[in-house]
Amino acid sequence: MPADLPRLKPSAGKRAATGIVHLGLGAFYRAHGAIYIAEAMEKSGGDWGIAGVSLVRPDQRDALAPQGFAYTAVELGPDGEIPRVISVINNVLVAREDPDAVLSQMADPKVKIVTLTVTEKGYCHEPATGKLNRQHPDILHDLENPAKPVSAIGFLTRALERRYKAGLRPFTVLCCDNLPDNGKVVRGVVLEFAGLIDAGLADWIASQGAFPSTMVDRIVPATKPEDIERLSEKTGVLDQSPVMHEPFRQWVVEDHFVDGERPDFASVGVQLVSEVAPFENMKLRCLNGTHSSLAYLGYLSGYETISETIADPAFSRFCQHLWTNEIIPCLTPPEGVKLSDYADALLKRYQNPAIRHRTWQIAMDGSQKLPQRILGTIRDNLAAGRRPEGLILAVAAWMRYVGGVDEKGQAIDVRDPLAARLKALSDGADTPEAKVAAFLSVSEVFDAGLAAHETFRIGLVDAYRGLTTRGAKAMVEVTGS
Ligand code: CS2
Repeated sequence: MPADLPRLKPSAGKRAATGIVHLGLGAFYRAHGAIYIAEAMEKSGGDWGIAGVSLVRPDQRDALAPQGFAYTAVELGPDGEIPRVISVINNVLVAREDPDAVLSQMADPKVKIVTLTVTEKGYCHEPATGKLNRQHPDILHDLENPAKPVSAIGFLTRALERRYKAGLRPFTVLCCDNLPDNGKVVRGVVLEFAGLIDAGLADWIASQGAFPSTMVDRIVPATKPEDIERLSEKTGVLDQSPVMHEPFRQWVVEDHFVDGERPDFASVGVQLVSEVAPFENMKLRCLNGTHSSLAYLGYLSGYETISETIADPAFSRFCQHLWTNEIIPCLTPPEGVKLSDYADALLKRYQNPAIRHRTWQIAMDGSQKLPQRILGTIRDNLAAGRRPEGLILAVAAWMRYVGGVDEKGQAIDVRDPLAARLKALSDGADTPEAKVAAFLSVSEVFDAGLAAHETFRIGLVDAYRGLTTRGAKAMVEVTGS
């Protein structure tokens, strides 16, 4: 690492005061929401500086603090890389080290919005029902320890409680995770949690709070050490935490904020709408649904990245088959959008060879992702009397993947909150029938109706058997043709 280079510095000029707290400061938000917010302030001003919060690890704070919390966002386009310094983050707090500092920051009257990217599992809900998981260890902890929450839901509710008790207005909670009706989901779990503490607080949040739903989109692969090296060679300064992203971006936001207070989003291309659901379904099912399908099947076929996977003609045919025959027929397009054009554009985004987005990265947390990305589409097809072979194959590939052994007999490093249970279920069953039955019993993933659906179960058994006897690539070839 070129440690002798000077460290990146924030751009000159006055910093805006903090008006936004962000929970879960990962690469995605720094390459998406934070950039829109920085641009909105460049256009129209406003005190929308961001205090970032890492819930557990200090890495981001430690990497960003020596460079004044500035970082480089690198656009990976077909004509090369375009770096740009973003100086919108004022501070980074680490919740595990000092939960009170985080609660105080969130309760500051100048803070109007709390944005979140805590990933699907961070909502402590049951993906199949959307309800709070009251047995979740972090939720049990946060009910017992009002001053020291550990979960995002605990922080949101306890900070809102401080504001309620201080006679302040609530902040708007702006969820930026890939969940359908994401605003409603957070609102639901926060209200459930608040109701367990104080019914008055729950009523106040329900009547005064705002939880707009959003659709977020930009492909942001994890930054690799070689990215840091290449960037410092190019710029002559060292940035320990740049973010790499594709040129495309989209943010659709339900325009419902406490007292209407928000950055001038419209000026920078954020689509402010009254109904996000059609955009969210389109994106979750067309993009994330095929992303996860390519991730499991691509990984099992030995491909490291999405661009490598999609460069294989069998996979690109398979992906187009998913869009045309299984996903798009179940969707209602947002006004003015032609879904076949949307899918064509996605194919080009996946083909961008500059984006090295690992199949292994996307394969993470499948138990939290499958319901909204794939299972809803499968359910809709079954209801219409169709058997969606391609998506069923993708679910079978997930079952094979979380079994923990690849086609060459090598161990897979499965990252999933249910990893141990899924592996035990797989190990405890020895035929495709028994494996599928064991996985279908995981009620957090498969609701009772889907788990009991004969066509689905038989399709999974056939696909699982095919994966073990013929391999993922052969199954993709026959299914997509
Ligand atoms: C990906 C998403 O990691 C994943 O599961 O499917 O992060 C995807 O890249 C983004 O949602 C694109 O907007």
